[in-house]
Order: sequence, then structure tokens, then C-alpha cells
Amino acid sequence: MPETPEVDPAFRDDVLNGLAAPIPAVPARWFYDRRGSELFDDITRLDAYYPTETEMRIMGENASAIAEATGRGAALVEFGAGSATKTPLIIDAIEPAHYVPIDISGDYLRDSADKLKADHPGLAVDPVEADFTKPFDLPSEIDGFERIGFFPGSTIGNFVPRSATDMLRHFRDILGDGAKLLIGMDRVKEIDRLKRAYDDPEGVTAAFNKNLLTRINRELNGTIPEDAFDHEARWNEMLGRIEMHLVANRDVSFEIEGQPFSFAKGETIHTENSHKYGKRAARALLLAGGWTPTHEWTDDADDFAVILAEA
Ligand code: AVI
Repeated sequence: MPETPEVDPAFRDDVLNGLAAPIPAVPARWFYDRRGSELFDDITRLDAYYPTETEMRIMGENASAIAEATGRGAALVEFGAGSATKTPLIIDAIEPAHYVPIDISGDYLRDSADKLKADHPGLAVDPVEADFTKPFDLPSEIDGFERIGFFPGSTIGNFVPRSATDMLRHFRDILGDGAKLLIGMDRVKEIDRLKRAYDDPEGVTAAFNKNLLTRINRELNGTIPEDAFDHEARWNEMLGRIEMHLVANRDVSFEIEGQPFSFAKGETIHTENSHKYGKRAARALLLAGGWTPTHEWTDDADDFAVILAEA
């Protein structure tokens, strides 16, 4: 008998409830199965997807100013285990005594922790396997050390402002009074550039978006004809965000876990929001989340900002 993959009940609920909602939507966190994570890595290397390269350039060019502002020898707490490229860059710059990566995936966490330890022999690495959006305890090893939260990549943009504010407050609660937060935020810019970053000519972002359908079919016994949906990136001017959708290119019916669904041609599944923040809006968001911005570094074109804030 073929093995049936284990169903994640949270995935099942989010998909069944999300697709039955008046505006069908599935939370973006479900993009990241193994294939989705590989495709996201590919996205970060695309010419059209400027945020990763720009953020790294900002951090590289301003390494000593950042270290001066954060101080050295602190405990660096990264929300979401770091990418192979960004974390060493910031560790080399601010020379923390401890690095605390927090991630829901224990395997990923252990791999990246081992690699970092090998490359930085003097650094204490204390990984925490947890969902960083929920309450968790920091390791006692960092008691007495200054704390610097690190939340790069403009991941804050994937949360609607109300949730983003709640999350910033949660970071503040976890890190405590006197902590600092170094955060990457993508700026509002020309719509054509934004749309190209989320609908690249190579079709990698389209594959990333459509992989969600593959995952639903595989893990939730879905019968979605994947060719019935097209990737679309839209700019929502009122809400200041890029939205990713899967648009039905014909009338289509299918089942998921035995539950029937129908989409008329043109109807969409909303799969992601990526909010962009102007200078003032970025600072206002931080303030609403309980953080006072103290320093800001950007690139010449002001495409992206790395902001330091204090609790
Ligand atoms: C992870 N996050 C910050 C990315 C973004 O830009 O919103 C996810 C992404 N979606 C499509 N391309 C990249």
C-alpha cells in the first residue's frame, strides 16, 4: 500500500477554511515546504528581486557604523534561522558573544548552527527550536548580556500592519527593556520595479506561488488542476503592498480532503502580501510596536532600509 503522508492539521485548517472564505486566501507561511524553500532561495538570487542583494550591500558597506551603534559582545537573537549569507555578515560586523537563532525547523536550525560554529570558533551558538511568533524562553546562557534582535529580509512586510505591530511588541517582550532591534524593511518604489520583483521574467516567483497548489494536492489529497491557475503579482495602492494571487484562467472545480471547491474564471486565491514602507511609515510602524528608531542605513537609491531601534 502506498504510504499516505502525515497531514499537518494547521495546514489542513488554513487551506480548507481559507479557500471557503468570501475572499479565498491561504497564509504565505505554507509556501515553505522543501521545494518552496529552494525556490525562495532561487528568488533571492534573481536580478529582478533586488531586496536581498540591496540589504546585504547596505549591511556590508555600513558594517562598522552598525557595530558602533549596536555595540560588540552582545547576544544576537535572530527571529527565523538566518540565511547562509546574511547571518555571517552581521556576525562579522557586530562580533556578538552569543548567537541565538530561533526557528520552527529543528533540522534547519542545527545545520546552520553547526556551520556557524565551525566558521566562528569563539562564538557561542544557542539555538532555540520555536515558532518565533508565539511566546518562548530565551536560553539562560545569555542572561546578563545585552540583547540585539535581528529580523532581516523585510519579512515584517509579509504581515498586515496590525499583526506586524503585535509581532514587534512580542519581540520587545521577549528581548526585554534596553534591548535593540536591527530590522530590514523594503521601501515603496516604482510600481514596475515592484511588480517585476514579484513576477520575474525567469518565472521563478510564478513557480514558487504555484508550488502551493502542488503541496495542497500532495499533502491534502487535492485534485486541483495546476494549469488552471496563473501567477499574478498586483500592487495594492491603498494598502501599500504587493499581493500575490493564483488566478483561475477558466472555470474550475476540484476537491481537497473530499471537500468540493469551484472557482469561476478570473477568481483568485490570495497567497501573499508584501508591504512596502516609506521612511515615515517604517518609523511609525516601529514606534507603534514599542521600538524607538535610532539609526537608519539605506542604499543610494533608497530602495531598502536597515533600521536600528531601541526598546
Ligand atoms: C520572505 N519575504 C520577505 C519575501 C517577500 O519579498 O515578501 C517572500 C517573497 N515572495 C515572493 N518573492 C519573495
